[in-house]
Amino acid sequence: MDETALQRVFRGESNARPPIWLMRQAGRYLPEYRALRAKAASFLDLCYDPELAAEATLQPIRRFGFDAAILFSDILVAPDALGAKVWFEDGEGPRLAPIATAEAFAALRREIDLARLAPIFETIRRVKAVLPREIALLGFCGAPWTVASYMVAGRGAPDQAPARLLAYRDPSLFRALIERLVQASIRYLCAQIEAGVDAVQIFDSWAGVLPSAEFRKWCFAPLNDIVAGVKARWPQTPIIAFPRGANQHLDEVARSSGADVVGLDTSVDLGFAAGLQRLKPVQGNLDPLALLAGGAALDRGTDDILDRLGGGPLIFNLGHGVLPQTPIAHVEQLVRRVRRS
Ligand code: 1CP
Repeated sequence: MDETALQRVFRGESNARPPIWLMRQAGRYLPEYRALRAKAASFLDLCYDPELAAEATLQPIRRFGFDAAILFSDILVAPDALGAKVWFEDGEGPRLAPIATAEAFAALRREIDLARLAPIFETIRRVKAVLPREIALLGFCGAPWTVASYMVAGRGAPDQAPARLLAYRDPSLFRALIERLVQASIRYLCAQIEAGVDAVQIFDSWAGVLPSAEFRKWCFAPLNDIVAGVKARWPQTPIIAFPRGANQHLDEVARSSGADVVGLDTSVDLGFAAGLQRLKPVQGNLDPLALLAGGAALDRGTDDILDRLGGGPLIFNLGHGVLPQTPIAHVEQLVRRVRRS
């Protein structure tokens, strides 16, 4: 098989030009995505329709020629397949029936229902069948802490306060929820790999709101459990950890988590990142607002990352997702600059 530029990074090698993909590279900033989205009754219907989801996955590849495609789906399909009721309010975001009591937890499935997620595995097979071999296909899941924070609150909540409170007030219930999600994540990621993804990313978008001791319990330990579970079955498949806002804990993640690549959010200092890169390949971390702003700010932000991290194993990315207002011309400018073309 042809080697992808990402594979070289996973092995710890650098590329003359780092490979690039962007978190949330599919989505509302693309007119072709908005047209596709209009064909599905709801966002979840889009995620569960292999034809439409494969098309959404491929759209940013066709337009920008990124080095990786990421499966078009959402982190909240996992709680959906655990029996939590999930829906998306248009223009607002996710909603779930809250899991904040022992009774609600008891109503969840013990094991994730992979049959419910069958359309997602079909999406992976369809994308894989047409994706050029030099482009990697990434699968993903949400990390247990981040997914649990939506399950407990029933929606995105400022500072994820409801889940943090539950973890303090009823740690045994919260631990049971996290453990359920660890097992679900292992099975879900293994099934994505079996369907054909080349690597997986674990999104811990809300890792940054926790005090250190809580981070170790609810983010670091579950990450390691998932990595160990997936590696036991698929030792060769690379895993990217993205604990957003983990700051100084990134050192621990680079040093002693089993993840192959450390994803850096926008706030990570590039000097600190260069130190991490001596331990593990890194991914990141351009400010999505610099991409939105464009012009000299975008070029400066891009060059800083290339200058400080481009000599080592780097996957160029944003420090969080593409914002819906982002002009397409700015994404083109970024890709040209990273490729120096
Ligand atoms: O079309 C629409 O209106 C829905 C917008 C949308 C999209 C395009 C949502 C709702 N999810 C997605 C796709 C998505 N979500 C992908 C696809 C692949 C890609 O192109 O990157 C991925 C990887 C995700 C992951 C995801 N969903 C995360 C982790 C990454 C992050 O952004 O922090 C989280 C936290 C979610 C929850 C979610 N789904 C959607 C929204 C609006 C949210 C965030 C809600 C909040 O702000 O709390």
